[in-house]
Amino acid sequence: MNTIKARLIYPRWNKLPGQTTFTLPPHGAVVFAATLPEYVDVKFTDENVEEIDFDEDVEIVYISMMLSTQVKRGWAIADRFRARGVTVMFGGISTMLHAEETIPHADSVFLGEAEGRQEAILDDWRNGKLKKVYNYMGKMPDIATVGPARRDLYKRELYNHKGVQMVDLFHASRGCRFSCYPCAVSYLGGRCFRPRPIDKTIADLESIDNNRLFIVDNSLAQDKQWELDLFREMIPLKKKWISHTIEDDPQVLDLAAQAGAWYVYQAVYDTSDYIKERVKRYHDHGIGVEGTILLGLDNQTEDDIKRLIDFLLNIDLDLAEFTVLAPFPHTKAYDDLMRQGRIFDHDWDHYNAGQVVYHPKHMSAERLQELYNYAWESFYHDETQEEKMFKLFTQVMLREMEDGTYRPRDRKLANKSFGRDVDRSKRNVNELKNNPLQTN
Ligand code: B12
Ligand code: SF4
Repeated sequence: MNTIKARLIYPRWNKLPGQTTFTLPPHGAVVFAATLPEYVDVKFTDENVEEIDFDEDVEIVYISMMLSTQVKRGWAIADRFRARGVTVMFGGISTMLHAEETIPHADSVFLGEAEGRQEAILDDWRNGKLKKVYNYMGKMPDIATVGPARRDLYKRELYNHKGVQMVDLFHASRGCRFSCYPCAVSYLGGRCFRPRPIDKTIADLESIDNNRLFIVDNSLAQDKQWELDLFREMIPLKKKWISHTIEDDPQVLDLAAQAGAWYVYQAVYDTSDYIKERVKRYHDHGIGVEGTILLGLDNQTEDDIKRLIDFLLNIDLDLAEFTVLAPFPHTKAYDDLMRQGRIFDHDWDHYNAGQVVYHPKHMSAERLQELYNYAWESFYHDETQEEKMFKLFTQVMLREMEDGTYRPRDRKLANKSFGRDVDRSKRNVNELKNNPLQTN
């Protein structure tokens, strides 16, 4: 079989003003790359850290879009390649969420999970029969066929800040049993939790040359026995990891801690004792907590939001990330707000969950925007994000030192940040004082 020269592109997107400037290696794209047959010579460009060569001699460009804030850029990239006659195929989460609008910019749009499907599509392409749409939504491949991801495609030095390697992304399951108001996951993956087989998951984890991971599963708290088995098998790997919620159960928390849980994201949606105690339980097990706080739901008044912010300051969260409701397509939030005529901004570049694009129920859009800014400012008023991150990094470094997995930073990259030269003159006081990444 003749080799096909292909380029896989992950379009750039803008961070929220309050988010850390860290750029993590894209995951979906390299999981997709693993589904391509060997005769595809695929190279990868993450536009968040490097430039695209629009003149490259390639036959197929694959564009992987995860966020709504990537789609306009993805379309523009496609238009340039297609003008030269290069075949462009789109896939990924936001291709599924923005399928109809993507079609005019594509030779082909792939909807669904990629495993086991690419060879037949490439046959169509060779025979001049490439279809405009390959729709596999709702037809999930066997979960055992997933992975390992093509991490060899990363230019690792581009995901490094002053010598410290960023976490690698990993997923141990797909889908989710729930269907929450602002979330597109039930549309994307069906309301069904699909855990990967433990032995394959562990083998995949073992092969990652990075001790620090972000396990991106929607929620690990879906099947207690699987969760227990997974954590038990992870213990000898000595990885340290961040994840979304895990089961609030002493046995699970205990095993998670032994398996290297570093910190977890926990949605904080009210000011109840339940939340307070839950955060405490994580801490009692040595697991940090980053609160994720969604502002602007119809049941929230201005006072509720202020009360929630005060509450956060009293429950000892390690970090917090605030977002405003963003009505992403294929969510209940989108359907409701569209039907009620409350969405006033349809520019997908603004759908970053930091910009208000709809009329909230109990306040003006401007007021919600102010409260969102106030939330970031008040949470990080006494201790900056860098200072709080420093504490979390110290915790992980100490644990790594204890179990002999600690890797000192790479001094060759000490003057680089995500591939660019560090401008030392711009370091701020906190960074000089407290940068967790400079302690060794
Ligand atoms: C990891 C993640 C992040 C990471 C991304 C880091 C990185 N470098 O990639 C971070 C933390 C940065 C992030 C941020 C945000 N995220 Co996010 N994130 C995810 C998450 C949990 C996992 C994505 C993933 O890797 N999935 C696993 C991979 C394997 O699946 P996949 O990408 O679908 O890939 C498969 C197929 O799609 C296909 N495929 C992929 N690419 C291609 C390409 C081609 C050509 C083909 C044919 C096929 C194909 O092949 C793969 C294997 O089958 C998803 C939820 C989810 N579970 O998917 C939310 C999700 C993507 N995020 C979401 C949101 C809301 C956000 C935020 C806006 C808000 C927030 N605080 O979470 C911010 C962004 C802020 C901003 N400025 O815009 C929403 C999407 C919203 C949207 N429409 O934009 C999702 C769906 C979660 C949800 N609850 O709805 N996120
Ligand atoms: S918000 Fe989390 S728990 Fe709810 S449907 Fe989405 S992935 Fe599932």
